[in-house]
Amino acid sequence: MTRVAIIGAGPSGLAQLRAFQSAKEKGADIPEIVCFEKQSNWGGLWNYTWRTGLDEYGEPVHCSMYRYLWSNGPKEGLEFADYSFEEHFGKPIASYPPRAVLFDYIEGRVKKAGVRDMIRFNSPVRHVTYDDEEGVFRVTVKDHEKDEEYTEDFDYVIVASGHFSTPNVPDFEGLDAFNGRVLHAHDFRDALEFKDKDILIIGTSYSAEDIGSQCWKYGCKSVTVSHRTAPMGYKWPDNWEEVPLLQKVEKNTATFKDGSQKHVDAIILCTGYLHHFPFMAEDLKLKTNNRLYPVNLYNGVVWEYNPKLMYLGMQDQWYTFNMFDAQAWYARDVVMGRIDLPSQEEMHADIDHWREVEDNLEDDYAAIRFQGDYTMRLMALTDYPDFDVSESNEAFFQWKKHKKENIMTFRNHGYKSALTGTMAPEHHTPWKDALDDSLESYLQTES
Ligand code: FAD
Ligand code: NA7
Repeated sequence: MTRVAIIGAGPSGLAQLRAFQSAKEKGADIPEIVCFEKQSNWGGLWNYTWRTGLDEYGEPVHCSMYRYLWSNGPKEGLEFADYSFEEHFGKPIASYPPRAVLFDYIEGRVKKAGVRDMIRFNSPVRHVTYDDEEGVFRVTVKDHEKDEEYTEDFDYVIVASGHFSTPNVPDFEGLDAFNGRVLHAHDFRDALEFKDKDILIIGTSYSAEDIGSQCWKYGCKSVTVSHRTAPMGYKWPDNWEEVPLLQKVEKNTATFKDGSQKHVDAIILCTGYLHHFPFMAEDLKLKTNNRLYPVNLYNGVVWEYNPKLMYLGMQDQWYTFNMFDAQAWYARDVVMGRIDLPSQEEMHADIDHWREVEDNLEDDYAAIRFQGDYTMRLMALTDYPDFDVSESNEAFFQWKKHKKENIMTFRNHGYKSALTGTMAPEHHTPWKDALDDSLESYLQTES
């Protein structure tokens, strides 16, 4: 029997399990599936932990999420096409759910599908090689519960291990003698740690914007954001400023490229993450920066040099859960022989084509359309339920507009579901005042 290894049980790996289970539900014979998950539970980054550094087994902590995290984009952009928010929660909910609410939603679908017994938890994959002669992958895994390592053969390997967990950590002059805390976004957990502090953030993307906003919401004294390329340019609150790149730190004084200086108590490096696959043999390892069309992946999924190897969710992400689904359904159909792949040369040329299109995208709106179209193309190849991607694009466009209007109130808006057509209700409390972001509080209909 064909054997398929899935590495990781985050949203991408779970999408893969659900894809196979849905084929089985419709009467297909599916291969034997084994999903290896290094943590003790599913959910990937959404499986929150207070831990930083190493976990209870000495493994690098996967979680990069923080305590008061709310969705940074509208939920209408990520809704599973086979499992709406309304189906899960039994009523319409607001558009920017906190982490716990999204975890509940992710979990709801896979609980319903009954796929948990396909997952081996506490099982980090240590090594994957390909045996050319036998035409199989050798997958070596550590079983932390038994404290044993073992190797099994698989016909296909699907890597769904995420790429926002290994921090990219630049150095700056004087950090070694800085009189305060220096941390990467990966290790940020509780914004209250920075209450009444002057914080310096390096970077201008999602982590910078959101960690700064969190610290502002929970009472830091000031936020200074230092950019390498360009400032974010939102209308920030009075105690927030954007400055050029940090040049050096002396005691608690930060000096920036334009010579300006600022007293800072803590420095948070929001400098992004590395695609990091230490467990993959060199010839199978994806080596890419964070972009919409990574190198070597046909249709963003199939490893062009060995199409029995696939990667899910490796793109920079506007679309998330529904894009992972489209990829997982596609990967399933490649494995099950329902989709034929072209020659390696053709795959390569196709990848080059889309990378060139990406390189010429004008702005974020074009990038959103690009990823929406990509998701749509994949969906059209399988029986993943159709949804109106242009409605989801529209939710993203509105989101961008609302951020531009007011970066501290964009989460108070609601958007229309592409699945149900329902307009999301406003949340009962504006984001900046909602200090209790538990699932119970968020789902209340009254404040
Ligand atoms: P992950 O969620 O990273 O899951 C990968 C899984 O693989 C993990 O469970 C991990 O333990 C496991 N794994 C890793 N290595 C191994 C190994 N060697 N062996 C076995 N298992 C392994 N997206 C949104 O849609 N909305 C948001 O608001 C949002 N906020 C975000 C905030 C932060 C701070 C970050 C970092 C990301 C955010 N994202 C958000 C994007 C996020 O990437 C996706 O939502 C999603 O979690 C990606 O799913 P994934 O399964 O591809 O990867
Ligand atoms: P991103 O989106 O990859 O952004 C990384 C940021 O870090 C970006 O602004 C970079 O600036 C900046 N960067 C990277 N290296 C440096 C150095 N050496 N010096 C200064 N600035 C640097 O990562 P995020 O963590 O924000 O977001 C990742 C995911 O987490 C995202 O999908 C969200 O959903 C949550 P640049 O513009 O390249 O100059």
